[in-house]
Amino acid sequence: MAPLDPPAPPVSTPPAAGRPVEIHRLGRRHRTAARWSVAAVQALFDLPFPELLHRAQSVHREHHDPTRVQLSTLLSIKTGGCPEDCGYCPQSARHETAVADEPMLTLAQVIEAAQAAKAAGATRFCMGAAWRGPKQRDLEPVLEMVKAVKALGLESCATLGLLKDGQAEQLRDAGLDYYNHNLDTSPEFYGDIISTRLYEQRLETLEKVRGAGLNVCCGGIVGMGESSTDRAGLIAQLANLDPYPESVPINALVQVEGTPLHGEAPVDVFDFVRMIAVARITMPKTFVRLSAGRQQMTLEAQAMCFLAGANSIFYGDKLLTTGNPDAERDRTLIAKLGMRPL
Ligand code: SAM
Ligand code: DTB
Ligand code: SF4
Repeated sequence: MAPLDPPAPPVSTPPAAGRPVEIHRLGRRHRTAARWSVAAVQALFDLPFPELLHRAQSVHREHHDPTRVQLSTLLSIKTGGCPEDCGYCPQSARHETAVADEPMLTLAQVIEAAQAAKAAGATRFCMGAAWRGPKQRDLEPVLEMVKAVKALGLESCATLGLLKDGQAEQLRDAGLDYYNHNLDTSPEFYGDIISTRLYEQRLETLEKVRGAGLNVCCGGIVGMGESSTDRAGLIAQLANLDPYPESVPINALVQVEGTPLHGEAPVDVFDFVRMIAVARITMPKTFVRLSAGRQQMTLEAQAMCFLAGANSIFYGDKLLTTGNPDAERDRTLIAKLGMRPL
């Protein structure tokens, strides 16, 4: 994908609701980084809903075809037994959930799943592993999986946790297109959710990914008990990455029994749509992915997310360990809205 163009607000823009307030010229070709303050992002969240949606739709139409939606299929290539303590995650060995620790899938199993995803209409195949990060001996079979997915003509994505020096380059050389690594929430709320890895370490992995020339897929989760300022804080972090991610997954917490976040109050549907709209406005060219949590959403809520600027979904009956609407239902929804897969 081409490098992202500047969001290009005028340098003299006065601090105003919904505008970046601080402009840094970082000397990059083609880009002037506009920094979003948390207050400016919060001002977007505080807009009346019709005003926010109008702005999001205007930005969306300027940069994307609003009738198209990108389809990514997920596969868990190494499930369960993860040493990390992410409070939302059914795969942490520290939480007693129904998810068992399984060995890594074989290359043949991955190829079979990728072929099925392609046949169903997905254009990207994303492989996830329940690791803190890959050891070299774990990475090698993943490199073979990436090569095989590419050979099928699919875009490839991997989400393997924290990367060590040189690992992003190995993935790139195998043909990886995207690396997913989420910031999950604001820096302030993060410590309430995860204690075994720091926000800073996540940012370092994102730098490694960017430094290797891979496309960045980075987003977060809503519905973990965070405040609206935390949501604004997450969006500001994402939008201030330079350049901002090519893909931004917005997940609604999937509550899984046995995880510490099971029983949290579900996120209000309009607040979820606001999150999508604010991501769209602050990161105009990115693909905003309406990600986990769709199984719990009505079709109308999902349609509202598309109207707010979402243009990508996880497509296929399963996310990593939890359910997703089945592919047939998604095809019907997309067709009902007169939209088309990309
Ligand atoms: N282990 C790697 C890591 O954490 O970076 C990769 C896989 S991990 C499951 C990828 C992302 O899935 C997490 O960062 C989180 O944003 C999302 N996720 C995990 N469990 C979730 C849940 N129950 N609801 C919503 N999103 C979830
Ligand atoms: C992302 O932001 N969401 C996906 C993907 N990136 C790896 C994962 C969602 C996981 C939901 C819980 C599960 O199925 O285990
Ligand atoms: Fe492990 Fe990733 Fe789950 Fe955290 S989100 S417990 S790192 S699999």
